[in-house]
Amino acid sequence: MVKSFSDRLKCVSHPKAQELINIILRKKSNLCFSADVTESQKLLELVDKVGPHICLLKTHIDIVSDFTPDLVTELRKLAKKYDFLIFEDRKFADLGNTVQKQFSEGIYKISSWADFINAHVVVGPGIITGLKNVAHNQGLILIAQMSAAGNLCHQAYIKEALMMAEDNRSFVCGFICTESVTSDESFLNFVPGVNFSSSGDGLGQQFVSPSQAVQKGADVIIVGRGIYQSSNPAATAKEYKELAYTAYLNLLESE
Ligand code: UP6
Repeated sequence: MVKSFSDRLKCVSHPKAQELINIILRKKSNLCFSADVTESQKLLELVDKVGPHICLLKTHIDIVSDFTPDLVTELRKLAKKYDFLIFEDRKFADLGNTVQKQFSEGIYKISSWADFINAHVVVGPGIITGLKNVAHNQGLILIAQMSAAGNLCHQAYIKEALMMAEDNRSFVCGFICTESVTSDESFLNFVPGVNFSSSGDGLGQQFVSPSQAVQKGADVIIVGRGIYQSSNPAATAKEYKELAYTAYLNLLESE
């Protein structure tokens, strides 16, 4: 039984997850744009074009060659202008004591600007406590599965990820996954590896279409190259947005 986003609002408790769902409903968009480009100017130009169509911007801030703190100031301005949240895809994966420094210090100071962050669960629950200690209202997304071929996220691993999420409901908002990993509607499923014109990249990435992703349980689809490598990123983002949101509406109707 698939619940509508409006119904999900009743069981989702994390403020950031609620904020995200409200944006999804306002903009009729469950599209997250993964802006994996390496120059600040290019990143800002892309986000300015794609912003109207997305609920969430995903960054890899450490791939930006000319990073300065101004970049995140500008990204936050665009987030306000176009009504989306920001997810820094740092994929924390170290001891609690180390990740809290990676999250709040260094040159990126992620805890001062991101709305969502994510973490691998291979470390065990200490990583969650470490991140939570220095969080400023961020929502944490646990990586339960990966879209890459040959990944090691087997059933037992996914189950452990679920248990860690259940034990930390005040901080964990959902999962990076390729399909729904729980019937618990209070967690959101963020699905990467979505592209309607390619099936893979020769480096392990495996793509599915927006509707396949939604049918498998994506609440939010994550699209990178499908958008930023297209000749018209704004028009292509609009297309991904419409395909994913229509797939969600169709799923509701088919219940
Ligand atoms: N990503 C995946 N798969 C995962 C986890 N994360 O693709 O299991 C991230 C990648 C990239 C984005 O790091 O930033 O999602 C996907 O981009 P793409 O659409 O260009 O493949």
